Amino acid sequence: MGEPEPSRLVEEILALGEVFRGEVAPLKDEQELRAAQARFLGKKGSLSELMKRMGSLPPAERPRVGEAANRVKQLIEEEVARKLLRISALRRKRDLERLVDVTLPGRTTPNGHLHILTQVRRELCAIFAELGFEVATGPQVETDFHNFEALAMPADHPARDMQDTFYVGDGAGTLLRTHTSPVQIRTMLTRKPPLAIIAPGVVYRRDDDPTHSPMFTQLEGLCVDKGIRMSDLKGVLLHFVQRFFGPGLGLRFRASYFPFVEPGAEVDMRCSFCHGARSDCRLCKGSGWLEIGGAGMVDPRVFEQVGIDATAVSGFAFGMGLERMAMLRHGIHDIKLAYEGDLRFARQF
Ligand code: FA5
Repeated sequence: MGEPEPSRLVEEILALGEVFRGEVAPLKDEQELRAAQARFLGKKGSLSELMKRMGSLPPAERPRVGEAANRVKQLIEEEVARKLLRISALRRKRDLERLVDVTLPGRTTPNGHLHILTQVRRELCAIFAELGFEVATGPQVETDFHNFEALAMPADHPARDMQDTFYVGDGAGTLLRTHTSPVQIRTMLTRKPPLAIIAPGVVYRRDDDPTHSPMFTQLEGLCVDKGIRMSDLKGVLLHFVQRFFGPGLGLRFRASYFPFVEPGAEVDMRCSFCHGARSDCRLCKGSGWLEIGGAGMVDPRVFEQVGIDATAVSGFAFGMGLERMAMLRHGIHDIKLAYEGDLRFARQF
């Protein structure tokens, strides 16, 4: 005779726990684990099969068997929970190994940087700020009065030919400004001397070649006070050239004509590349000089237009192209490069 049926059944039931543990030990996958759990605890699983035999036991023995069944069920469920934790930790480790090399340095967000024209504009503003010039601004869509008339260029003045522009609306009274000089007018109409301003800004002309663009940037300067002389103008521009292009560079004024200054001059600086020493210099074409802008003493007719007494004060003004400053400094041969947004160009500065 073997053991009595109830004890055997209880042992068989309790043994299921060990069998289950042995079976799931090598498993590395949640699905397989769930399948094993179903084989043991499911409706048709091993435990249910054993429990069928409980019906043939005397009622007094049944609770022992029921207790054993609950214990083993709990054991199996605990084992499943433990195994699941281990499987998910393993999976995470595998994923991490596959996707991330944690020893690599982190990815940094690439920083952009300011465009060359913005850099040049800010640098010029800083240089003139050192001399006490404030920044002034004005609209890009201007009136004929501020852009031409008040600057001593009436409607039929030939100087307008060099500054053909884009007209806005029906009449000829509103236009895209052709230079930053209207900011002089706006400033002098609203403020009285002493004045020292620079006006950086976008301007427009009917121009288009490798060194001229229909839209470009100028920087205007204006200084009005008692006793301002041409030597002050020259000193300010010399300071600018030597700070921006390099120490020791000379400056020269060539007599020229702008209706709103008298006398007027084209301003040249010594070639920053060959310093006037090479007849085959690509930058200055052998002349030894590079033109940087126009300048002169404010014409009394301009003071008259803005209600300033020309016998009490005098002033100088100058204007230069920002693109030209950037091109001269960095040897850029085509102005369009500054506007095309090509990163290969932008990253060089
Ligand atoms: C003027 O615009 C005058 N308003 C400057 C001035 C101000 C003179 C105050 C006297 C007193 P000009 O047309 O020469 O002058 O232009 C000045 C500079 O702007 C030039 O030296 C050049 O560097 C730049 N420039 C002119 N046209 C263009 C263009 N289409 N594209 C790029 N730069 C230009």
